[in-house]
Amino acid sequence: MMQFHQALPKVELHAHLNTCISSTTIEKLMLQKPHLNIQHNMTMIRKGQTRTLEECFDMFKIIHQLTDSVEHIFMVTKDVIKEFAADGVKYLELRSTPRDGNTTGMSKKSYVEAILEAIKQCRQENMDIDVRFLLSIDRRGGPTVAMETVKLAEEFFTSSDGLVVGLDLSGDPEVGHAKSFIDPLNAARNIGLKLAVHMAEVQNKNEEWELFLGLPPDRIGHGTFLHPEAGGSDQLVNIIKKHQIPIELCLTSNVKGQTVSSYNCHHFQYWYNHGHPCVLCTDGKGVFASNLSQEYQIAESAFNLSKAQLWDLSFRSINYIFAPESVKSHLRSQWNDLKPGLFNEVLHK
Ligand code: 6MZ
Repeated sequence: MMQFHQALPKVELHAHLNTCISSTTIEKLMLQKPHLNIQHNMTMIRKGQTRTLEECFDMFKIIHQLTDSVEHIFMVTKDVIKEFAADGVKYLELRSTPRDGNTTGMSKKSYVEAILEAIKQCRQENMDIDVRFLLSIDRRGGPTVAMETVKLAEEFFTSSDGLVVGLDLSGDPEVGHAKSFIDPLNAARNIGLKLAVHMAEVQNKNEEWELFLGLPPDRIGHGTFLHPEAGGSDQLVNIIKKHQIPIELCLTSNVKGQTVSSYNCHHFQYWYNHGHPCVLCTDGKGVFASNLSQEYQIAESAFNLSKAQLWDLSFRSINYIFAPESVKSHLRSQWNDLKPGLFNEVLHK
């Protein structure tokens, strides 16, 4: 019989494609590219291990060397979706940064097409998971690349039959400045794209956070240092509360990436206790060697949550997805259908 956390229907809203690649899929890629001489410890942080955030960004670059063709992108997308589905995720928003492959002929456009094709195939194979896509802007590219990504997102937004729902701003928080991205993000918003913005993953960038909150984003990624107890301010919290901006919270990623010192100290506690919209997410289930069931399990023990509270956390996450209201209604009825079985059969197992 399945464990409660795996059987719990779940929503995953913060998942970077390339950092979600499992060790099994990495193994397949390594076999195809033995000359790169990549070892597992270069692409994954195991239990009990940590890295600095800077080291994490170096790991992402290594993974990118393994996925530099449309064939690879298609394959890893299918594998990642299958793995999320097997973990009980019923709705997934994947995000990824369009990339050119220098020697493989992959263009940013064909990169996105490969991902969308993989999503469509999973749908045709009747996988029990609804998958949508966000194009990511990497801060490293600056405003010009950001605007190009918005244009690309616009093309797919109008042609992908609802698969492309938004834009993500991510990348090394020590690189670039928020002011470079406000215009592209506003342009994306005007097109109708939803905005998920990484914010306050590192400390002392209050001026950036105020700029981002001026948009305001539709969801915040991480938001580690926004509240006053972490060096943020009441003013920032008040804006976030006023707009009820959901926060994507990634427990294992933050602890393994050393931006949070322990699970017990995670800012999940602050926002959850304030009754603020919170979504548990994996960030990169491959690199951080986790899955969403495990994140729920960790939240349960670190914050002393009951099974009913875990259920509510998952059910409420449906409110914060970027797909339209009809999708939310469908998911809510799916959740309600699964609830009696979950609580009668697998509880306490
Ligand atoms: C900020 C992150 C991130 O886009 O190639 N990314 N950006 N903070 C994080 N916290 C750990 N984790 C991943 O996936 C990898 C890319 O996602 C962003 C980075 O830009 C990274 O290069 P894709 O699929």
